[in-house]
Amino acid sequence: DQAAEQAAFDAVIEADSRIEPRDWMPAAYRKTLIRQISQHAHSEIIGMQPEGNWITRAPSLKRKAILMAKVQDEAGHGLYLYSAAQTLGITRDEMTEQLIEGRARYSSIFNYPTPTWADMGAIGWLVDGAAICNQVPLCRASYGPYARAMVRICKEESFHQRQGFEILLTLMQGTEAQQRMAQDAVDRWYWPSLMMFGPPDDESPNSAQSMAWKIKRFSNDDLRQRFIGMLVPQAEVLGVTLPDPELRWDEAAGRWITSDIDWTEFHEVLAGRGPMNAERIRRRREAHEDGAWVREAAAEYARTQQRRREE
Ligand code: FAQ
Repeated sequence: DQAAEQAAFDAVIEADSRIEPRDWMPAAYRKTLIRQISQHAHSEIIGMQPEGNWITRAPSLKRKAILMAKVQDEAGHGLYLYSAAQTLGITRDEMTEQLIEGRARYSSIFNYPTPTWADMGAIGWLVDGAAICNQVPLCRASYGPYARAMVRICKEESFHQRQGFEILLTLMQGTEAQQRMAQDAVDRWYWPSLMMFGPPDDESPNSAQSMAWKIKRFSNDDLRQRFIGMLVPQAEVLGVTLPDPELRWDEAAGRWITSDIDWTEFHEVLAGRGPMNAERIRRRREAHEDGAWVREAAAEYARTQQRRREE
């Protein structure tokens, strides 16, 4: 009965064990996982676009090969995550529909443009850096398929972060114009990367329940603090300035003091009014439509194979 199933579920969570697809789970737990995992999958897929923009213009063959591999990794991450979401009873088609009709969320960060090569460095350093901070704890999320997908994704993200750091380091050791380009990219990506962690804790409606279910292990603000702590010494090595004059460590409080984050900008982006929202969805819809013949051919091939087996 329901009470016994709920008790069994609670015991698994309490013991830090894993819930698996065939286990009983509360409807709200299933719903929240579908929400978070599908948003995460969409982010990986939409996240291919800002960098895809530079594949044909990478400054050397080596840089091009690395960037192509990174963007391919993102497609792979999207696929593991869609598969993890499917174990909860939503189909890939439903998720795709939600995305291309503009009904699904994906990370705010991918709604900003990538006008220069240095943006590839800043995305790797800051965006993948933030992704790692947020995702390492998700390797211990209570839902098995999500946690296991995260393990491999995090390994690849840490390679991505280092390649971004190395792009910025190379630019910072270059000409003055290259140094300015690197600093400009850091100036543009810094604040949006802090917003990736989500709204402040007292305005985060999902956090308390997700932490009780051990999907999230740390709050949005705690992870944001940890990220800043990671960036400060790395910025020093790079020789770039983080664009926040107020930024300092408060020894007594044991935390970083920052200027106020512009949450109006965050909410505008979430409402679909960021600089690149419309373009990202338009491009995704177009790619989906252009791929229709591949899906039809694959389905027809599967039907033919099935018929041959039955003959
Ligand atoms: N953007 O109550 P909370 C990557 C929404 S990394 C857009 O705090 P929650 C790698 C939130 O969904 C990026 N929406 O929510 C890569 C909720 O809306 P809803 C992807 C945001 O879930 C690198 C509402 O605000 N990573 O792709 C954002 O407890 C380079 C209230 O917020 C993940 O998805 C935002 N930044 O905490 C790829 C990680 N923040 O659904 C290519 C997994 C919040 O109620 C290139 N996700 N919202 O309508 C998570 O850890 C969590 O979902 C949070 C949000 C922390 C993002």
